[in-house]
Amino acid sequence: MRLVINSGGPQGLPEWQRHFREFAPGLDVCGRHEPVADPGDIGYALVWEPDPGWLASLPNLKLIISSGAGVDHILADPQRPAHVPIARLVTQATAGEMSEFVLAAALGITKEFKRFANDQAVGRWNTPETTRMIRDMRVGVMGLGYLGAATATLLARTGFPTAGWSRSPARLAGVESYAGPAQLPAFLARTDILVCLLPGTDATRGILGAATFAQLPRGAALVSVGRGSHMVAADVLAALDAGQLSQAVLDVFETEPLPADSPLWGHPGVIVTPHCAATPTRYERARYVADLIRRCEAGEPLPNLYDPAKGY
Ligand code: NDP
Ligand code: OXD
Repeated sequence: MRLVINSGGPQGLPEWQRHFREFAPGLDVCGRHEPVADPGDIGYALVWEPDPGWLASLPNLKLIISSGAGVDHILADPQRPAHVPIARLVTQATAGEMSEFVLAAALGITKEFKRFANDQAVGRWNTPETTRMIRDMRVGVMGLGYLGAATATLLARTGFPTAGWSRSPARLAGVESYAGPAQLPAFLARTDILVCLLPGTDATRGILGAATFAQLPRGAALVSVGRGSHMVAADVLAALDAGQLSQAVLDVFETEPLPADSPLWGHPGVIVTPHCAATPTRYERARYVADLIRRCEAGEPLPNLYDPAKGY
């Protein structure tokens, strides 16, 4: 059985092959850019942003495996073989990394580290009059899936009053649940730090825009770690300049890398990180994918499949 890899470029292939030798010794692993005698031999494709039309050229694909949690980069290919299931790659490491990243962002926002970094850059000693505590900062997590649930749970355990918003109601210890468009206003009204961990879909495009920000308490903060398509950058900047938002930690952008002329780079209220909130190692991902392929070959149910009816 053959796995083709389109993730990390030709330079990443030897490492992938080394890890697959450990986790799936019988699996033949080739790279997207290597010549293949018979594309019909390929049963599995591990991909990140595959070129449009390429997946359709593999006639015997059994499973498309996203090299990350999101599948929007695969759905963007209009010619993708829609009958082939898509597996999302989410490991415990992904959830741990994401939870810690968001916890760090929420702590940094609570303690206003960005403000101190700005002051330091100009040599200004500016002692704040009050110190905010975790218990004062209500966090709201949009998206309570594999990553959102783990993140909300860690925030709640740390002491942040935490709520989540999803399509369907969620049951998570210590996390207040809000669901659907009808409960969005109440969720936003009680949120001082808004974390976005939604998938990138038509329904979530532009959700981090002026209408949403207007429903937050004045001076709320934003942590955007889902997809760049969620954020209307001009609205984030306008909300920051107007004081409706006080700070923003932004990890994902409509165009990546973030263009050098983006005003987000230099805004005093913004921390830009380079889409790095959760990136499990190739070792972790190879272990997960090897198990996925084993399950698929054994006819067992597969975890974390993309659901076309839901769109994520
Ligand atoms: P899941 O599919 O497990 O969860 C998605 C969550 O969003 C679910 O709770 C779902 O609701 C909710 N949701 C989806 N659409 C809507 C909607 N229209 N309204 C309200 N809620 C909605 O995804 P993951 O947790 O695994 O991953 C989330 C995203 O994180 C990924 O799609 C990816 O874009 C991003 N990501 C970013 C990384 C980074 O480094 N920045 C790394 C990894 C992932 P319900 O529970 O009812 O189904
Ligand atoms: C993912 C990502 O979807 O890294 O896993 O964004």
